[in-house]
Amino acid sequence: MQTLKTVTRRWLCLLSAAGMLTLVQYPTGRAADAVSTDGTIKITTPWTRATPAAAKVAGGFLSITNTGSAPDRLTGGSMSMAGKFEVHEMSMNDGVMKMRALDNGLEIKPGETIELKPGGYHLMFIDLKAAVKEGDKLEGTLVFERAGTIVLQFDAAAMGAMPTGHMKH
Ligand SMILES: [Cu+2]
Repeated sequence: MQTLKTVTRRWLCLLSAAGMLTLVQYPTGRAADAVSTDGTIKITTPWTRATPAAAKVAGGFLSITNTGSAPDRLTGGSMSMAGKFEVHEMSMNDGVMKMRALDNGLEIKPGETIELKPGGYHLMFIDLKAAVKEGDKLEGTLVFERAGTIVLQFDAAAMGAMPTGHMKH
């Protein structure tokens, strides 16, 4: 009887250990949303991707909703591990996908939601100080013409989910 109890207890320990492992495996959860201080710009699910050790750039992705009554413009921002931050668009040029910086920023009209995602508009983190690792939470900001600066965190997802190696600058 004593032995059986010990065995049962051991199993319970194993089960709770397994439960903890599951928690450790998904530390990031859902990326935190952010809202501008004037309440007009809402940012949903900011994320980035893990990079190879030698990589100098990473992409940033999120959704921007303008709940205000005037157009606004994403003009820049920052990311803790990047020396430089740009807002990029993708375009087809002679059958080759290219990305370029939006010098005048990205306009979001009232009521509009723009999704920045791989293959479309995106943030470009340039001159990375170190590789981005899966599970990292990276401090950053977005700067809007009207709404001002929004502080947020980019959750780093796994490397290579959607490769960007074919893109050219
Ligand atoms: Cu880019």
